Order: sequence, then C-alpha cells, then structure tokens
Amino acid sequence: MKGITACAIQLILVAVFHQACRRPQTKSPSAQVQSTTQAAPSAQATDTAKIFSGDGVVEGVDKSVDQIQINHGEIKGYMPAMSMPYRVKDKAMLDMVKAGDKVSFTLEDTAKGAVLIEIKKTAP
Ligand SMILES: [Cu+2]
Repeated sequence: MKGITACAIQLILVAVFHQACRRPQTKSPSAQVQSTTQAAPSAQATDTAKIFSGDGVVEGVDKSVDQIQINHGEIKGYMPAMSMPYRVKDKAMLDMVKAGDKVSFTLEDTAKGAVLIEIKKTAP
C-alpha cells in the first residue's frame, strides 16, 4: 500500500509540475502581442514631444524682453489654459501681432523653456 501511495503522490507532483510549466508557455504568446502593440504609441510620442501648437489671444507685446503675452487655451500634452509670456525665436515675430489679436502659434520646448517659433493671426 505504501508503494502505491508514494506512486500516487509522484503522479500528482508530476501533474502539478506539468501545469506549472505549461502556464507560462501558453501565456507568453498573448503577452508578447500586448507588449508590441503598447510599444508603438510611446515610440511615436518621443519623436514629437518637443513641438507643440496652440491657440490664444495676444495680451501684449514687450519688445524690451522679446516676449509676447498670450492668453492661450490648453496645449495638449504640454500645459493647461493660462495667460503667460512667451519668448520669441525671431524678433520679427514681435511686429507680426499686437494686443487683441487672435492667434495660432507653434512653440518649441527647449532646455530654457518654451520658445515661440511661429505665430499668426487667425482673425483680422
Ligand atoms: Cu502657458
């Protein structure tokens, strides 16, 4: 009887080990599919992370510091709606808009903060 019991325990152990071995194997194909589909969007995000565009209203132009004050809407992925001054990449941009202008703009997130690289009136 002892021999049979030992045999039965061995069979149970073998069965448990087989299950333990099979679980990772059956799960891994679906896990690989999930990881590849999740990797694609994050790779795209890093490529476009430095340039942002938004819309707003010019509240003032300060040529002494080369800044344009813009009350802007949410800039998705960068900052919420607010009024703030932006430095310009090119001083010529300071003459392109004035207080009260509705504008659309493009900015670059640099090591020194956001810099306007393009601004244009959206309404006369
Ligand atoms: Cu802002």
